[in-house]
Amino acid sequence: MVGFIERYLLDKIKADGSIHMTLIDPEKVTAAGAAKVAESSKSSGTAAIMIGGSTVASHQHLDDVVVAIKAAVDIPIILFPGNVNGISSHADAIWFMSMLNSADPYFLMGAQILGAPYIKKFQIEPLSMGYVIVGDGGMAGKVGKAIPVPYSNPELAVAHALAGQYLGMRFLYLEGGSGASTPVPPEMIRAVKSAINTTLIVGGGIKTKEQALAASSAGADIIVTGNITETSDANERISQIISAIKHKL
Ligand code: 1GP
Repeated sequence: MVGFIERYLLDKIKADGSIHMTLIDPEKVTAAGAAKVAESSKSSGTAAIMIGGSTVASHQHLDDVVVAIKAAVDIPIILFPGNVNGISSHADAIWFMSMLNSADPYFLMGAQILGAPYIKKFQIEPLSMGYVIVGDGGMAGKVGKAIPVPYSNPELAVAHALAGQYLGMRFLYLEGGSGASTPVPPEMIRAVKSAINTTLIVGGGIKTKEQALAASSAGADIIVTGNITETSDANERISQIISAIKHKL
């Protein structure tokens, strides 16, 4: 069954072509700082706020961040957990994800089994997603013990994406790794998008409107940026990215 947040995302993608999400790492911000980032990102036109990181040192702080963002903006708050401790009962939805190219069964299905009862109890909407680490893969790939798909092997990324789709996952995330020096190449995005009929998310190292436009033109339905929220001209950059992917120029 397609839930409320999933419907919102699909409708927005249908209306705008490609949409943008702002990723906030709770470990890098205060609750008040997170609320400010969310407010300015919302005014730039971001579709949702994702909250997560590879490590969570304080669950209380994660809750505080989610609560502060919720009070500040009315767009969906979607958890992007690196582990079971990335779940907050205050969020609207969660990327219920499996790292498809992890060599560790914990990141394939172990953490999900431990987390599922919380999702049920807190009534957070699960958004079923296959997570594929590509290129350098950054911290997410290291923590998740991934065998990253090299940028030069788009056909291998396609195989992972198809496996996710055939297992019933309705979203597929090509993750280049937070702060990646080179974002996921358009050739890989194009190959994956042309093979699957689910919603494609791309993130990692996207800093400019040109990079975002290249990704969305190649088939990314959702563009995620995280690091650029920490730059002094974050507002302008995010506005430019959103305008570029919406208007395709
Ligand atoms: C990381 O793909 C996201 O999970 C975002 O990456 O921080 O490089 O924008 P950046």
